[in-house]
This record gives sequence, C-alpha cells and structure tokens, in this order.
Amino acid sequence: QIDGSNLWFAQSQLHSHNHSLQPKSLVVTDMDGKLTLASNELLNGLNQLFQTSIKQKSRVSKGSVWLSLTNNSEVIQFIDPQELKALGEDGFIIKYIDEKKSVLITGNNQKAVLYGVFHYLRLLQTVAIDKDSLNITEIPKYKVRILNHWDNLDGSVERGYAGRSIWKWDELPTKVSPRYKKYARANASIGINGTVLNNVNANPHILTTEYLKKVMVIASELRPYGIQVYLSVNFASPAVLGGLDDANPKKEEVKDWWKNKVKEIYELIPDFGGFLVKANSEGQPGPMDYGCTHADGANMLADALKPYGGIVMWRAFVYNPKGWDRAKQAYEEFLPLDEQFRDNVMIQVKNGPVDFQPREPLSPMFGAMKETQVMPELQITQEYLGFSDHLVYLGTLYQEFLQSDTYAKGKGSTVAKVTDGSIYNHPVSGIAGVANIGEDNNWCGHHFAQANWYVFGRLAWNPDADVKTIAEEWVRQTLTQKDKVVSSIVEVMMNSREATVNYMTPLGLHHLMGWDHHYGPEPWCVVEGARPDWLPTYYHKADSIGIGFDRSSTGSNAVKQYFEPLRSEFDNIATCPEEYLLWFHHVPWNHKMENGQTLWNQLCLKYQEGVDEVKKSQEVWSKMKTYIDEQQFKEVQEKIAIQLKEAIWWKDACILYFQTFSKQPFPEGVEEPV
Ligand code: GCW
Repeated sequence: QIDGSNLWFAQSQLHSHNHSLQPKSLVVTDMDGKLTLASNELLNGLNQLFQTSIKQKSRVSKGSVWLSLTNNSEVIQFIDPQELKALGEDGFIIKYIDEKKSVLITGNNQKAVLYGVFHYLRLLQTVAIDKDSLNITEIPKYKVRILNHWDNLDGSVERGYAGRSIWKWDELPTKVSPRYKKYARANASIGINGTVLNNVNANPHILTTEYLKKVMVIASELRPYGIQVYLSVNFASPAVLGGLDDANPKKEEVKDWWKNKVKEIYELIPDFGGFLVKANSEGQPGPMDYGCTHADGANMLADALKPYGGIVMWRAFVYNPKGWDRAKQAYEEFLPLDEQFRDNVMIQVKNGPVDFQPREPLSPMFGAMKETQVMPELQITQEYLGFSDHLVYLGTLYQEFLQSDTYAKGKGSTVAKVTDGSIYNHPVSGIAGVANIGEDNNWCGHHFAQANWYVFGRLAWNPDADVKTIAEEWVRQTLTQKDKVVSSIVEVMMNSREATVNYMTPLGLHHLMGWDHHYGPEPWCVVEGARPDWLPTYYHKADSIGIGFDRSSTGSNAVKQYFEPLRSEFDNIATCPEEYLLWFHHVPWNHKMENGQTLWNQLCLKYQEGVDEVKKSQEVWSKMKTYIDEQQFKEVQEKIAIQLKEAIWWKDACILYFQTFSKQPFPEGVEEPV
C-alpha cells in the first residue's frame, strides 16, 4: 500500500528502457568505511529496482558498478585530475568506463558519492540510459541548498499545512524519531545540504543549553546524509536569555555574549552551519532598535561565527505601514548598505517584492546588491496558494522567477546567474525554501505537495534545470511508470500554477486573500485598527475608474528600482507584460487588452480560465483510477474537488466584489454564480 510516506522512493521501478542494465556486481573501493551509507543505498536501490540480489565483489570486472572516492589510484587513471578537482565538495561523476566495461560513480567526499548514487538510481527510474549517456558530471550551482522550517518550539508550524512539526522538542534529546533520518535521506537524494530547524519568528529559547543539546541530536541524525543544521535566532537573545540590559550590537558585552554562545554551539555541533535572522521585520527585534543598521547587526553575528566557518543569512523581508508602497522598502533599506556586509553574510530575499503571492515580478533586490551575496528565498509551503488543499506544482513559479532577467549586467543576467555565482563571485552562495513538511503521514499534506519539496531541491542543485523534466522524474518515482499516464499527470502539474494565478489573482493582482490566515478570497476585507498594508484594499485599489496599484513613475515609482530596459517596460502601460499589469498600473476598466477585450472582461475571463483548468485536471485525474494506488487516487480526487469548489468561490467572490466598482456585467463565457 502506498500511503505517501515513502515520498519519491515509493515506486522503485525501472524505467521501461533500462531493464537490460542490471549490474553484474557492485564494487566499493573504500578503505575506511566512509562509503558505507552510499554503498548500502546503492545496493538496496539496485536490488529493489532489478528485483534481485546483486553480488558485492572486491575487483572491478565487466558489468560492475564501481563506487569510489576520487583519491583512489585507479580512479585517477580514468579521469583527468583537473576534472576531479573541479568537482569541489559536492560534485560527482557517473561515467561508463570502456576499459573496465563498468560504471564508475565518484566524488571528492562521501557526501558527493552519495549524491552520485541517488542520481544514478534516479536515472535508472526516470530516463532511458545507455553507455553513451553515462558520461555525467554534476556540480551544484548553489553552495548552500537549504530548507527553512517555520517550526515553533511548541510543535506548531507557522504557515504549515501538513500537521505539527516533525521536530519533537519535548521528546528530545532522549527519544529520537525515526523520521529525522528519513527526512535527511529524502533531502540528500535531491541535493539539499542544510536545514534551519526553527521559525524565523524565533523563540530565544532555542539558544538555551537545554535546547542546544536537543539540536545536537538532530544534527547527528542528519550529518551522515550531508545535511548541516542552522538555527533562526532572535536578535534580542542577549537580553532575554543572557540578562544583559539590551542587545545593542555595538556593545562589547553583547558581542561577547554572542561569541560565547557561538562557541558553546560549536562545541556541541562542530559542523553547525550558522544563523538565519529576521530582524526589524513584523515586530521582531533588531539592530535598528538601537539606531544601528542591518549591516551592524549581521556583521556582529558574522564575526562571532567566522572562526568556525559559520554564515549569517540575514533576511530582507522588511516593510513598514508608513510607506506608500511596501514593495519598495527592502531595496531602500538595504541598497545603501551594499559594500558593508562581511563576506560570510548572505542577504536572504523573497522571490517577489511583496510576499510569496501566486505571481509577483522579481524583487528588484536581485542583481542590484553587487558587493553582497544575495540568496533567494522561495516558499514551498502554500501559504497563499490554497494551503495543502490545492494541487499547485510550484516548479513553474520557481523557474519563471529564476529565469527572470534582472539586466543587472546586460541581457541574460537572470536571477539564477546573479545569485549562483555565475555573474558576481562571492565566497558563498545559497538558496532557501520555506518547508512544507510536517508530521502528516504523507509529509506535505497533499500528495502532490511533495513534488514542490522535490523540485525545490533539484533547482537548488541546478536552477537552470527544466521543471517539466523534474515533474516527470517525480511522477515516475512516486506514482507510476506508465508513459501515457505520466504525461497526463505532468500536464496537470505544469498547468496548475497558472490556473491558480487565474482563479485567485490574475493580471498582476495580489494579496486578495483572507485576513491573517490567508485562505480564500477576501478582497473587500476591512479590519478596524489593522495595518493598511495587511489589507487587500491596499493592493488592488479598485475604484470606479479602474483597478491596480500604480507603481509606475507617476505612482509609487517602484519601477525605478529595476534595471533598464525592465524599468521602462514595466513603467509603460503599453509594454508592461499583462501578467504584471495590475501590479504596476491602475488601469481603467475599459482599457483595451492585447486580445481586444476590455480589462473588465479579460479579468473575468481569466478567473473563468482558472476554474476551467481545474475542471480539466479533475477530468484527467478521474481517468487515473486504474493506474494509481487506490488510497492515493482517492485522496487526490477529494482534494481536487475542494480545489474546484474553491476556485469557483474565488472567481465569484472577486468578480462580484470588483463588479461593485466596474458596474459592468459578467461577460459572455463567464459562469454566473448559482
Ligand atoms: O508571509 C508572511 C507570513 C508570516 C511570516 C512572514 C515572514 C514567518 O504571513 O507568517 O512569518 O511572512 O516571512 O517572515
């Protein structure tokens, strides 16, 4: 029975073209037991895939799969030392060696070999391979490929929709959940190498000795799989925990407190990764409380971590209700500080300038900060995309963002390139994903939400990888190997995000969702005394003339923060891409759209398009019954029914509400509410 708990290890079936590739033997060149985990993983994987029991031998012979670190004298005979050096810490080679008639999997350390093993097993399951295609060198683009858990110490998860936290703080350090290892293995299989265990809205108590001892146990469970542990820290910790008067980063006693704390951490966890900090954001304490800057705060922590090789990921999610346009603030606050940050600080920036909406243009921070390493933060948990009730494959969202051109160094300066080290070169680079993992049996709440964890990892490894291919990989490993079925499911996945944009916030609309919980439509929402920038009316600005936020040069001028030609393209209503139209412009209801429709009609038609797409996916899924595990089939079917009901809810609620301003009827082809 497949219940989803096995993630993408569920099927263990060969791709139909690979049946002839059964290895004759497994050879592990491993003097000191470093490759035990990798070789067990490989042996078990191969045995399962080929339904056999593959022999382990000590000498490579015809038909072997050969596992070795690169520092082996035989390996060096077959691969150029330069190539081996270029692999760095995490890269690996999978190569068919003609002289030996064998497949070699090698890397510079055990983690890299493990990545190679997972990749080889993945290839066997997902694509037709042969000797010639087995000439693979994979080197990850980002150095830090990390999950951010917004998990609280009481076991709740902020914006989590898959049950409570997987970290059992009350049981630790005595009781160790078997899930920790499974979690580490799943992450390693997709190349993730770090995790921040606790919420960015950080409880200072994570840094007490009591909790650090619990963290130490988790770290030792994850370590064999190459996953480093990081913590979110509360900037006020020296005052709250240490009893100091305040947490002013300029004060020696504050600096000393952090230094001592960091020393204590590294004594317990020698490979500790570093800190993630949300400061002076949504009420969190920070250096600005003391008239200091983000740089002062980040650098103080960076200095404490530096001797141990630790890093600081300092978030730029800052906004202020006093400003005219929330989307502008991060740039205004951080750009003047470029050049001031230590080289072990990364500024962590959400993909869009507002907040993980179904669609946003890229944040102007990307490409603009040149002296400081900027790392993208993506959200895997579906805070604004229907929680774990809606089937939304986020690969297409991530790809659209990573391939967005910043023009920072001319055409082709994609977000991926300005952050992964291709264009600006900093000692460290990284990408973060806010996890959608919880204690639910299937880990992520919705079976298909697992694909979002999966695609995040694969893109963190290679941001230029094709997300359709990744979707197919996931389907083959998780659901089925039947070619026809695979392509139908992949199609549903590939269309799902655009559908969600359409039934929630088409044409550049954003933040229309329910107050606080962010579920369902509430574009009319008014809350007495609430911050205006938490209310949908702040964003859509619908009135009798039109709808949309004027961020053009005649409005908030947020467009100014982009490089040319983006700036002019966004600024001009005639050239602004329609998917961002209402993000950048307040547009009259009768404005003519590219296809000749008025804005009003087009808006309504887009809502309908979103609903229709969900109907289509429902139909496709209903035909999957005979191919998919029964329970899984049923659970997804039920969720799509919820999604359809809610897509209609979104459409009706938004159109009816905006109609009070446009005073125009439902256009032809758009279903009226029943
Ligand atoms: O999107 C908002 C969320 C908060 C979150 C915050 C952030 C962790 O609604 O729940 O807090 O962003 O990213 O800091």
